[in-house]
Amino acid sequence: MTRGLNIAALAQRTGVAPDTLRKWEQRYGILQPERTPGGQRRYSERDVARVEWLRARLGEGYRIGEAALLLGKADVPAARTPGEHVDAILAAATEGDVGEIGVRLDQAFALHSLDAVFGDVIDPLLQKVGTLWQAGQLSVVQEHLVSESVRARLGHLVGDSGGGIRGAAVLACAPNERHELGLMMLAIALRNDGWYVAYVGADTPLEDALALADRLSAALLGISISLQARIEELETSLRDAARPAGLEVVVGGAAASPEVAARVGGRYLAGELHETVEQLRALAH
Ligand code: B12
Repeated sequence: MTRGLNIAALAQRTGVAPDTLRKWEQRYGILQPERTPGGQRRYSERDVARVEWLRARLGEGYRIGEAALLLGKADVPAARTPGEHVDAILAAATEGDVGEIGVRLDQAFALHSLDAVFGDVIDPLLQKVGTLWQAGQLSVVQEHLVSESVRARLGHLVGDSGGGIRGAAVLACAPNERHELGLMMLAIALRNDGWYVAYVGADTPLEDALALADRLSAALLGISISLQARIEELETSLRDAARPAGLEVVVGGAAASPEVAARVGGRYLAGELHETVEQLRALAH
C-alpha cells in the first residue's frame, strides 16, 4: 500500500487550502505525489517541506510564481540552511546540471543575507569545489559550471550603480591572476557600505589601475592575489610605478600575506568580509 498524506492531510499539516495546493501542483509542478493503486494522490514529507518553504516565501512578499521558480524542480528537496545549499549545489555540479546550480544559488540569495551567502555558502562551496577538483572528483568543466554560475550572479551585483558617500576604491586582480570571485564579493560589500567602487577585475596591468585611482582621487587600491606564482610579477609591476598621493594599497586573497604586502609597499588585510569592510572604512576620505 502507498503510504503518505492525502490532500486534506497535507492541507492540515501546512495550513494551505486543498484548492490552493491543487493549483500549485498543476500550475507550477511543485509537488510530486505518488499514486495509490486506486489512483489517489499521496504526498510525502518532502512535499510538506516544499509547501512550508513556499508559504514562508509568500510571507516574505514573494509572488507564488516567483517563489515556485526559486524552489526549482519537484524531485529535489528545498535547501534551507547554508550547508544544505552548498551540498545541493555540489550535487548539481556532479550531475553537470547548470540550471539546477543556478536555481540553488538563487534560492540561497533569496533566503539569506548577502553576508551569509558570501561567507557561509559561496566561500565554503568554492573551497570544496577546489578540493574535489584537486582530488580528481570534479572535472574542470564541473568546476567551471559552478564558478561561472557564481560569477554571473555576483556580476549583477557588482554592476549595480550607487555608492560614493565614502571614498573611491579601485579593485583589481594582480597581473595574470584570474581568480576574481573573492574580489567581486569585496566590491559588492564595499559598495553596500557606501564606497564608489571601480571594479576592474581579473588580470590587470597595475600601472593602469594606478592611473585610474589617480583620476578618481581614490583612497584605496585593493589588489587580489590567489596564486603564489604571481607574487613576483606583482612586486615588479608595483615597484617602480608612481603612486598617487593619499592612495592606500591593500592586498588580499589566498596568496596574500604580511610579507607580500611589505614587498609591494602596501597593507595586508584578511578575515571575515565584514571585518575587512570595517577596517577599510578607516581609510575612506
Ligand atoms: C574558481 C577557481 C578558479 C577559476 C576562477 C574563476 C573566476 N572567475 O574567479 C578559474 C577556472 C579561472 C581558475 C583557474 C586556475 N586555478 Co583556480 N581555483 C578556483 C577555486 C575553486 C575557487 C577560488 C575562489 O573563488 N575562492 C573563493 C573566494 C571567495 O576566496 P578568496 O579568493 O580567498 O577571497 C576571499 C578573501 O581572500 C578576500 N579577498 C580576496 N581578494 C581580496 C582583495 C583584498 C584587497 C582584500 C582586502 C580581501 C580579498 O575576500 C574573499 C572573501 O572571504 C580555488 C579553490 C580554493 N580552495 O580556493 C582554485 C585554486 C585557487 N586554483 C588553483 C589553480 C592551480 C588554478 C590554475 C593554475 C589551474 C590551471 N592549471 O589552469 C588556474 C590559474 C588561472 C590564473 N591565471 O589565475 C589552486 C591554487 C593553488 C595555489 N595555492 O597556488 C586552487 C587553490 C585549487 C587547488 N586546490 O589546487 N581557478
